[in-house]
Amino acid sequence: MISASASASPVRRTLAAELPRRIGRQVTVQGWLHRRRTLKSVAFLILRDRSGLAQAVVTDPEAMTMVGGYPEETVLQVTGSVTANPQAPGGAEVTSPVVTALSGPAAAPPFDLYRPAVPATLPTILDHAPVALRHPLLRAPHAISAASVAAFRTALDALGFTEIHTPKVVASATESGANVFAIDWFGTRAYLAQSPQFFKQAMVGVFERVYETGPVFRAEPHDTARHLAQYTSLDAELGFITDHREVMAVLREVLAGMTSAVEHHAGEACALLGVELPDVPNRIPEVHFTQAQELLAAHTGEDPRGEPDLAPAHERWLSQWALREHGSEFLFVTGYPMAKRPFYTHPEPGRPQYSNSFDLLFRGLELVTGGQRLHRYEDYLAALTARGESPEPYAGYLAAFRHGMPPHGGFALGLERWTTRLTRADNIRRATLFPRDLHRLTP
Ligand code: AMO
Repeated sequence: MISASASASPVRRTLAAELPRRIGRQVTVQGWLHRRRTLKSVAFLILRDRSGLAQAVVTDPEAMTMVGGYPEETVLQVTGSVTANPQAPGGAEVTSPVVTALSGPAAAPPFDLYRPAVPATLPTILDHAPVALRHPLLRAPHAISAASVAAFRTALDALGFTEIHTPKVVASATESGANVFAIDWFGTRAYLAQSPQFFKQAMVGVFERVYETGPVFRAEPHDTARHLAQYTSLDAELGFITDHREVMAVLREVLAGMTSAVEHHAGEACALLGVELPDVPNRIPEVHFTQAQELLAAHTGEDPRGEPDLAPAHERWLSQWALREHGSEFLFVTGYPMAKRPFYTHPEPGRPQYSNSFDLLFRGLELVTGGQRLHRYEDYLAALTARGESPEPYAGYLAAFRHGMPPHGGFALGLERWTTRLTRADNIRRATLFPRDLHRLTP
């Protein structure tokens, strides 16, 4: 029996993954027609819902003709009895079904979504993201991101942090003037926030420990596999620290929580993508920036000493070194030169050309930046003056420091970079919903 339109009465929906527990029962499954195979006297419908795939078997000739008219991706409702079949997904299928279309006949997807591998290039995937992301392999990284963000919150909640939400339109650049998007805000020049840096610091004065997850914007002129113009920043900031090491310890806890949550709450996505989860060592190895440069000079045939930053190739080499020497896929590089750090960075006591800051490298890529901040008002004035900047545009931010702030620090982790390295994707865009970059503003 087939009816052409959806019934108005509410249905009790069974998910695909629940079918094996409903053998012998009458159920209603709803989902997208993932794949239809019509043979001479039987049609197999594979339905896809949020839990997985379900098979329905149609043998009634009239019903077979009807379902033959449903293109893949049409949304269907299938009511029938559940029968064990070891060949069906999950070992159970729906037999003698009544099939109803819940959408109009779907237009053909940009590529076959039912094929186990994705038969499309990255630009095709991105151009057609709203539909392409339905492919189980393309959806999986985003399930991993979701589990990671949930765990970021859980780990910090357990440590007494408070979640905050701060403006994404701001009056001054936070990180550097170089890659900031300017916008017109009712006739005034404004900027898209490059980070919640100033707000999270101010909120240390309110809650002591805060975190935020949200979009940030960088007008990145580089078309690389690891840069986006909008990404998701997982930020934390905490007061009453001795130095950056306490921030690193909190970050370690967060990473352990995120890794474990990905294993337990995104297990299927990990299995689909063959994700090998990293071990988060109790103590993540660390090297000072100067030591890192010594190592590079001694072993790579290059001499980066004197350079104020590490090149991407250096980060890759140091990551491999940490794996070889310490069995760790994570490496802290501490003490970056002040010259390359933002003005709010706290210098290293005794070596003021270096800083109490760090980057965390993960599988060859910078995943996190963090450190201790200045917390005295006069230090901010001096730091800005030394950089030839006027304190004026920062007056709102600096107010917090005039009114008493404790020693504090924090970090920001790039969510898309985390998911990219976890899944070993070749491009950050594979771990980004609807990426925004130099060339892409739609979909
Ligand atoms: P930073 O500018 O280093 O630090 O950024 C922190 C982390 O964000 C990620 N990231 C990016 N991901 C994708 N595309 C980009 N264009 C991009 N730029 C940065 C990286 C990086 O490690 N306020 C400081 C953090 C702090 O000290 O708390 C900041 O924003 O993973």
